[in-house]
Amino acid sequence: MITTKTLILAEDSRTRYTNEKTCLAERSTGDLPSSGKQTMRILIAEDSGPSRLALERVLVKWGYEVVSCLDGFAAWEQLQLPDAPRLAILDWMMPGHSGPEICRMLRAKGGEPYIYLLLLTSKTLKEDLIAGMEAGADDYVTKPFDLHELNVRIRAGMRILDLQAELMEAREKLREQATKDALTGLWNRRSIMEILEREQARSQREGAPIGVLMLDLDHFKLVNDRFGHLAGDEVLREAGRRLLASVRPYDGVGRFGGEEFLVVLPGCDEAGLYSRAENMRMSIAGPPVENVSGGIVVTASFGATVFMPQSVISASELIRVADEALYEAKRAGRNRVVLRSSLMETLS
Ligand code: GH3
Ligand code: MG
Ligand code: MG
Ligand code: MG
Repeated sequence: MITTKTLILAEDSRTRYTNEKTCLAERSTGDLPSSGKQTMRILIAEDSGPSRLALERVLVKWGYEVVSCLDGFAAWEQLQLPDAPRLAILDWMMPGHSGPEICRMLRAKGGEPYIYLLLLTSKTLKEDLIAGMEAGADDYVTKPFDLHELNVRIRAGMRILDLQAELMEAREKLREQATKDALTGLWNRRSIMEILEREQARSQREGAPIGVLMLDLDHFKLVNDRFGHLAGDEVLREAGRRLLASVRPYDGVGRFGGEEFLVVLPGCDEAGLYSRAENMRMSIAGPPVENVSGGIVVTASFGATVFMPQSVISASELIRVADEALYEAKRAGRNRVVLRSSLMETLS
């Protein structure tokens, strides 16, 4: 039973059709699946009234939400929206763009998520069907349509779309695993090095310096020994959070290894770098990290250096300079920032 109809008029169709609605959405409030899963939206583009109406009725009855278009222009407009239906049933011949034309345009545009395209056609000539599939359609249904056939073809499309969504999710997870540190959620060593190299190239193009900080938690082994490894892990996570809270969105913070972090601050000169590093040092040495056996006081030592745009020093050499400054900070008593010039380093 169709209980609600939402009108979605295509922008350029409003002027072409004065009395006719070219694109409307229908949903059923009575026959929707009760699984709690979001209702799947299907776009229908069909200029023949009786055929469109029959399609709308049966799709709504099967629990789909329908976005119904009367011509190819309205369908093309709907399919380009960011939340476009993921499955479309397109008539072969209709005013505006034909079904195969829409298939071709959509596939040429590419992008994600994938839209599954079903051509609706009374053509039964094999060559025409092949042309339709070559235009980018995934499948076709011939008119007058057989309900059972339509149902299984739509379900086959849905299975493809589900698989594609799973693939996209898996790819996203892999990307996350490959670039982020699992414990802290910060960039991993490889990613933060790539960020540093990218920023060096940008710095050379744009002429702005880069502040580089290498920091290491002080006497961290003692934290593990006294409070256990899990508490140590929590301290690492909290140190990461405090670092992130004290940088700008375009700065990079990565876990370089064990209890060492690398911070890349584009546009930061020596004076700026020292005060930014001091802020981070104070933030880490701030309130003790709470733990079941009480608060854990954490401090960190910082080695700082600035990459100058005219410099030719490599990322790993820059890290070595920051590392030497860090060890100087350790030797000098820890919980402090030591700045070392990388320019002097390359000249000496
Ligand atoms: P320093 O002030 O000289 O840096 O002393 P430190 O104790 O911090 O340095 P050391 O290199 O001796 O110890 C680092 C410790 O960090 C040893 C290692 O077990 C611990 N560690 C490295 N990665 C992790 C981790 O992921 N979780 C935990 N809990 N500990 C880690
Ligand atoms: Mg037609
Ligand atoms: Mg340490
Ligand atoms: Mg260390």
